[in-house]
Amino acid sequence: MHKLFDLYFVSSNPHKYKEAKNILDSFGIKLGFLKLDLEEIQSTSLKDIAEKKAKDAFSKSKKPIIIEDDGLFIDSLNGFPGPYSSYVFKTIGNKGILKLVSSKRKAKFVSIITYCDKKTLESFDAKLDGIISKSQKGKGWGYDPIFIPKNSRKTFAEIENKNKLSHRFKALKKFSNWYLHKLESSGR
Ligand code: ITT
Repeated sequence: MHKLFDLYFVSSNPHKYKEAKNILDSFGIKLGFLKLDLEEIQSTSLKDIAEKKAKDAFSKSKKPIIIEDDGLFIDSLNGFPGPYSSYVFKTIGNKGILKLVSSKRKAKFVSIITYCDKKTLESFDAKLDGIISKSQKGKGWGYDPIFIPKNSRKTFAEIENKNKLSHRFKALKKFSNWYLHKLESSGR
């Protein structure tokens, strides 16, 4: 049977897939999508959450997969919402975050990409520094309208080249180097 994709992105969030697909396309890797709700454990470690999610995704799909776990860490809130970013976005959203942040606005986005197949579990992480804007700017998903990456005046929602500099781009670049090497050494 003809296999459409060698690698799948498993997530409940189509925005994350769209960006990951676009980024991996630029490295010559085709990425399929499996929209699934994954088990997300409560932990302060994004890596632990990501690796549990990846094992769950592989056991449900039985295909080589990657998953991604992200967090927005705000310095003046001691790293909140961090591992709870998804829940906090759904509950208090960007309006709620803006109310909590005062004069100190430094923050970072962290991304962990975890690959899992029958034999291998491997994680790649990256961070991107920035600040929380004073108000929401631009139309984007998640925290895009309130996150201004370092060396920019615009939010993620306003810039055109998000996929060339984001936390997701940096983690996927590390993953791609490893993955392409792995394919090469397995003779594919
Ligand atoms: P999964 O099914 O893949 O877990 P999720 O949306 O729950 O999807 P995460 O657990 O990684 O994903 O949650 C991170 C949250 O952080 C996510 O829901 C967004 O609200 C936010 N986020 C992550 N990356 C972002 C980005 O590039 N731009 C804006 N918001 C982002």
